[in-house]
Amino acid sequence: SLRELNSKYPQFTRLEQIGTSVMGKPIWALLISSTPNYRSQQHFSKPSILFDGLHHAREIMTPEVVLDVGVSTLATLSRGTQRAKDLFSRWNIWIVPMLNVDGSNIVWSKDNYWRKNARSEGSRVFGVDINRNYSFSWNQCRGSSGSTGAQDYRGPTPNSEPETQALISLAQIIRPVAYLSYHSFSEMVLYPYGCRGVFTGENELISRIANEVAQKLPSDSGRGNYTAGTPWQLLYSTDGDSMSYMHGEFGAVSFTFEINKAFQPNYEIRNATVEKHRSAWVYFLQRLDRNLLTVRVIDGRTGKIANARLGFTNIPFLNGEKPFRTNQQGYFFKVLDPGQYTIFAQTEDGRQVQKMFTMNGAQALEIVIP
Ligand code: 0X9
Ligand code: ZN
Repeated sequence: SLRELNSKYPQFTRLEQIGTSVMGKPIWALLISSTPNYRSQQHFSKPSILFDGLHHAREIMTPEVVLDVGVSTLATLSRGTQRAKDLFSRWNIWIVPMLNVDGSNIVWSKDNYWRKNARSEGSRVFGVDINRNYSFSWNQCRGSSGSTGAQDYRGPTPNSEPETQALISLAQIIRPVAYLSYHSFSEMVLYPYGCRGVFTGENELISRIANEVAQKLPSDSGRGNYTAGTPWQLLYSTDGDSMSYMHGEFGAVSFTFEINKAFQPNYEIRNATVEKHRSAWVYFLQRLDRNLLTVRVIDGRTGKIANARLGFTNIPFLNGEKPFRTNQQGYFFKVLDPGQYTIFAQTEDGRQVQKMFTMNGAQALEIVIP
């Protein structure tokens, strides 16, 4: 459990209750980091990656995969090769293995195919589909339903559900650079956006990485690999989903994995499942790590860190994305292909600067606002 990991590795973890479910149960996150004090400046000089499982209650293999991210990372940090320790030490890794705690209780007590949370009215438990409730693109493209009884009921208002709010409030603090959300099933690597015909302004890079990751994921049958694509290319349109939110709000490289070939496959394939996903996300993290831009913005008048909005000439905001922003220690991170870029920075009081730079592997850039 997260609590066991926290007490076994106090120097590398921090256990946080990120919210409370509809039924009043705690929702937990575990931070795995060589600098787990996340009020410290050292901590915020590193990029964060966020993993979650069990948005949907019946998808019971997904917490296994996300919990294994914690178990395997901690084993590596304490006794792995120097190279692997160094990689994990450069990132803050957050895991939320079980977002939908109430739905999970329903699955294990009375309805093993329950999907939504436990939202009710009187004695009728209808549930909201947490993965249609996020404010980014909420109710935008018929990718959800307005009927309480539907499996994809989006809820009465954007972010109405406490489970949605829990993940959002964590994300607002950590501003994830990457986000991996585990669902089942179909053996797919999905990338944004959820609405038909819509891609992100970074689709070339994001779709290429998704295809690389899919190549690392053999299917359970042993024939072929996972397939990469947007939800609307491979499945159907979705709106108000967490993957679109994390990209639109923070510019995160966001994927949804649809794991296995059934919601509840034979438990015998548990180890094979977590192991293939371990290789896939470690590949993903290395891939991002090797192409990461670290920006620090300083206010030239005070010499102190600045709170800035950022943009790049070649990354258009086409779908209501929020501008990129520095974190509370003045840092911002972005995964970029090799090449030439111009970055823009703007402080709250309207002072601006732009700077040209070349990406060629990981690099750091300091921007001083005059
Ligand atoms: O419908 C869903 O939420 C996901 N499929 S599932 O069978 N696990 O319910 C697909 C979600 C894909 N869309 C996005 N994440 N945008
Ligand atoms: Zn799902």
